[in-house]
Amino acid sequence: MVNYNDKYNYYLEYFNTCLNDALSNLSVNAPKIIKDAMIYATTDGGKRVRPVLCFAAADMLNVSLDRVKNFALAIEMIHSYSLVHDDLPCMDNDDYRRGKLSTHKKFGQANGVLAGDALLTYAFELCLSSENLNKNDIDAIKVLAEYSGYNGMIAGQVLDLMAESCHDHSEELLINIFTNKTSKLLTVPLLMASCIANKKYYDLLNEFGVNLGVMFQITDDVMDVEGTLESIGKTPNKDKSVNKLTSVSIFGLQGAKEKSKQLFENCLNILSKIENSEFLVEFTKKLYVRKK
Ligand code: GRG
Repeated sequence: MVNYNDKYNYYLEYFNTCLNDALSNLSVNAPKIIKDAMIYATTDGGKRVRPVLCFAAADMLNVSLDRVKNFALAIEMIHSYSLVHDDLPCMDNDDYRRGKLSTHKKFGQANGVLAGDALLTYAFELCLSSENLNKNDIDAIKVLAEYSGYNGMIAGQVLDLMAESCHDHSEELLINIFTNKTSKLLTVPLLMASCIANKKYYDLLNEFGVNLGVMFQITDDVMDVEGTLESIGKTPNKDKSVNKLTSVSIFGLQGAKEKSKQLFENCLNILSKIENSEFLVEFTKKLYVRKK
């Protein structure tokens, strides 16, 4: 493999170029404030985990980055919209995100809602803007809609919010929430690349994404307890104050870390069955030890 860091930096740079192009192509006729809010919500601070997963899977499956670039953009737009809406007062009510004011704090609540809506719809506009869409593209766009929609990420968010006002917290409910709220958006970039490669390794990548997503969310829960505003870019210690169902509330801090280790090992085990997965192995290691 070309050096891991070189590849990672290449994916990031390529993504940032694509993102700048997509954002500078926003129609001149659209109101400036909505474009400014969309740009604010998608630039600066994001780790770009989902686009990197999309590019890494494409590379691994011999699909060019250019072929999946609109999918990588779409996933990051949908992810960013979910964060903008999650920060609204009617949801998690957070004033900070990615180390800066959350979008609704900067542009007002109505524009926060609308910027999220605009990013979601622009994601699908981008996916459909490639010339000569074929059956593989349609499969990829369908899985994006499913995994981010009412029976995917949104289902996870609904259950997550409902759990705040009940005390019937269980491990089963927790895993259901994490699998939908977090794993779905981390799995879909892998699956979209797989669709373009005629569904190669589709089921294994799905299984990998589920484990990776739950591991990722446990780390997020641990960081809520151990992190600071500076390190995590958002308000720490929020989960306990709102009776949130988290891996720490179910397993305890140490138990959550052990669960994360198990999931990390599952990820490596699944990747060992996939050819050319060295980059994904290294990336998974980095996500396992991440502090932000
Ligand atoms: C769809 C209405 C609606 C609401 C949002 C799931 C969700 C629904 C919002 C996301 C909030 C959240 C805590 C999601 C869990 C996944 C997660 C840990 C997101 C943070 O992802 P990172 O760390 O963020 O990749 P950056 O800022 O690096 O892009």
